[in-house]
Amino acid sequence: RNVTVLGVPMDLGADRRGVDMGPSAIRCAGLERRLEALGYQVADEGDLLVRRAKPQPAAPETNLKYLYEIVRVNQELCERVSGVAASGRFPLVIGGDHSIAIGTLAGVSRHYGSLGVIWYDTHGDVNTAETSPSGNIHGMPLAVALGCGHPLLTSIGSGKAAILPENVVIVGARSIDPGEKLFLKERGIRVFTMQEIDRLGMAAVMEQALAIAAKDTDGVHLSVDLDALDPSFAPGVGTPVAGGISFRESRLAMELLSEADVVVSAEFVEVNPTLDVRNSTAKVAVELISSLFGERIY
Ligand code: DIR
Ligand code: MN
Ligand code: MN
Ligand code: MN
Repeated sequence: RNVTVLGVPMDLGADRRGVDMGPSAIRCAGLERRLEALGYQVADEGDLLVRRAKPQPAAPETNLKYLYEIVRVNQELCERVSGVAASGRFPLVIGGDHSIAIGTLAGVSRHYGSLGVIWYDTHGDVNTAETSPSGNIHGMPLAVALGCGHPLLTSIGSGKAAILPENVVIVGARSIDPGEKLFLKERGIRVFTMQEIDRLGMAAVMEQALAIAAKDTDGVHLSVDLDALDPSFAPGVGTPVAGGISFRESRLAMELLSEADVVVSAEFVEVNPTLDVRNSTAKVAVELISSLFGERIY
């Protein structure tokens, strides 16, 4: 029952300033206190250094924005997360934009023969340089974890694909780019769209998601992009899309994950305080983290 918190004030992957303040906002919302109240021993190791890159066009030979600094930070994050997992503690990474999932997944997957992934997001985040409409690396981390993307990104960590497509699920999808649809279909990755959440209900969706992510794996990584929630509950995100998951559904999802007792690492990303309303999105993140770690209403 030991948790290590790593903050990554990364805003280079989303091309929208302010998400670098996410870790601070989540701490302000009471993260450590809430986890300690649940009986965890919490070690907050502070923030990794992200160098302020000048706005720059993509590196000359690629359309990937801020590639080199994003690679450097994710290499460091990979080593840090790997060290946390090696010491038997639970790595909890707070962002920062979603490009940091590259380092988290590279670091965690070193310690598991096979790792399932639940990607709780509006977006698929499986773009590559060829398919990306934006050149923003936060739209690419799941592809990188599956071994696809710029070699500087896919070689972080061991260089082997961190996860298998049959153990990956996306929950909350409502904005998938054309190239991403092809990528996901070719690999048979299960995508739970908003329509399925509406039709089946969150409980059934999470039951199926868990069955996929936990099937023959040694653990499950949970990656929560706060933009999965409806903007009415999580306004402080860089790319809000209407018609999202409610706060109640999200809390239920976290409670079901907690009961399943298979999650070995997690990250909560894309909280942007400059777009938020009285830190409400960071507060939602802390509520969801508390539920994931076993807090119960009664
Ligand atoms: C879009 C947006 N699919 C892209 N992605 C976002 O730029 O690749 N991911 N917002 O969180
Ligand atoms: Mn997203
Ligand atoms: Mn994102
Ligand atoms: Mn995302």
